[in-house]
Amino acid sequence: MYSHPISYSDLDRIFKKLDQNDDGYVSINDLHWLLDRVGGVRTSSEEELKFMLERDSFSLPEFIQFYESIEKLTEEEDEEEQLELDLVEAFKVFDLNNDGFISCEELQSVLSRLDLWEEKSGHDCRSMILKFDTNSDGLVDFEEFKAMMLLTTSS
Ligand SMILES: [Ca+2]
Ligand SMILES: [Ca+2]
Repeated sequence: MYSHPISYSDLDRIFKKLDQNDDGYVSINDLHWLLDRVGGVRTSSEEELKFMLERDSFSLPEFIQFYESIEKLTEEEDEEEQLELDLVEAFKVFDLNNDGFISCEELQSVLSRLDLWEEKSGHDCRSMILKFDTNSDGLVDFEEFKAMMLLTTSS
């Protein structure tokens, strides 16, 4: 389960803190200051922020909505990064001699070690590699491996 790093009561508190003149609105300047402090969010300039959000100030519900949209964005980025890291790890498992390529022999030996290699299925490593070997060098590089894994896991 994904938990909110900042709760609604925190957001409410932050909003009140930012709303220094207590008029129920937080200005773009204040928001920009907050984003800078929170970090992890790629902040643009105040001008860009203003243009993007089409307003100069925020009410509390708008503020929460904005926070949620940012949170969602960073969450998606995290997932993508994690996937990439997982694939790098998986690639290392196959690339036995660590040269950055998975050869036919490496593929076959790792698959048989994992008990995923079926001699009788009529597969041979060359035809497996051929399917994903987009640059036809007889080896699977990381990009090709990525395409292979994404295809396998999504089907
Ligand atoms: Ca290798
Ligand atoms: Ca290749």
